[in-house]
Amino acid sequence: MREELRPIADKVFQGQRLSFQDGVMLYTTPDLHTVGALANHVREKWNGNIGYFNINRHLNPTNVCVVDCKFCGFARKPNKGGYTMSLEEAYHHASQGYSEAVTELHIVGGLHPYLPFSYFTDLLRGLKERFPKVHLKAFTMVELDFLARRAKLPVEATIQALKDAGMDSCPGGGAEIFAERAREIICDHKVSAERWLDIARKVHHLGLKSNATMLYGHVETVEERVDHLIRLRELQDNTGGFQCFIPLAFHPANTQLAHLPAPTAMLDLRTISVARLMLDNFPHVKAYWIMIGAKTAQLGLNFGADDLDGTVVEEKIVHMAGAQTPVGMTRTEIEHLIRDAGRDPVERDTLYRPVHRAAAA
Ligand code: V47
Repeated sequence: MREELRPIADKVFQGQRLSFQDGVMLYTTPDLHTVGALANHVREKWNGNIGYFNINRHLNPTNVCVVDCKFCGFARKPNKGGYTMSLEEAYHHASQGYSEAVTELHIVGGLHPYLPFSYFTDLLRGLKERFPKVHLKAFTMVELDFLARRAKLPVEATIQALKDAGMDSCPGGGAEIFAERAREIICDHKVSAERWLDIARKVHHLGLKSNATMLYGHVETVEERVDHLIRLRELQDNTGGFQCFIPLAFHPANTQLAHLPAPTAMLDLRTISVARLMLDNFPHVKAYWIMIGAKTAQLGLNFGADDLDGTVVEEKIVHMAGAQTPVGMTRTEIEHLIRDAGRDPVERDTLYRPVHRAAAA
């Protein structure tokens, strides 16, 4: 172990909180193996030898969006060739893949300027009617902010209305990078970091769990990544409402930042590890195979991650930004990856409760 990591290792083994400077050191030391081993220690303390996955499906009802994020290849400006599903089309999409015994629908989309708020409550109600056992993980903090403005309601009332209609928890997207400097470059019209965090606080106070993400590998600095993690850790100290952190590797193709190089596997693994070490109050860290590829995600299970996400079935957001991974995986493929990484595959529901099945679906 390199000398500079010794004090950090001592803190990790004593269960002490790491500082901003520690986070920067973990990101800059050449000794990635030690960083990974420390993260693995913490990962095993939280989750033993389990490698979680779930049987889920993504549903993106529209890609029409009024915010012009430079990193996005998915969104289309209004009247510029985007798509918007009718409710019936959305139900049809949701039903494809249901045969795989889906336990979660992950529902996110663009900020559509004309869809009424009732579209979203009707969508949730219609999905619950058709798939009563499926957990609806729906709408990022950015969408909740936008829907509140569409509904002309306070954000708390908006969250409550969506919850009443069937929203069971919220995904972690839209956080991007909190630091103002980088946020202004990549998504200057998006809600501020403070607003994102404040809405997450409200979601948690209304009794819903949510996830958190960080988009890395674009214009952000190491310090800005560590700052992002610490802001999430502070909110989690307050609410305990985050379940899982998901690092999101930037995919440049078809975006306004296409000139930037894509993050490497080294940065992918390091980000998983640093997140696991800094986010000492998050139960789970995901190696999202869609973003970093199945092989790097598998390595991630020994660098701090305990979860690979799920079958997904039809991913659009990063595939429209050039992702080369498949758009979905089967249960058998995911279980094989986890087992081959030396972990015990456990199918979970969205709230990380093991799913027991009489026979594989
Ligand atoms: O919010 C958009 C990001 C997010 C690109 O909560 C991009 O369980 C990389 O949040 N390159 C959506 N990333 C994905 C997401 C997510 C995924 C899986 C699980 C969960 C969860 C959440 O993807 C967006 C944005 O931050 N994104 N464009 C791109 N070109």
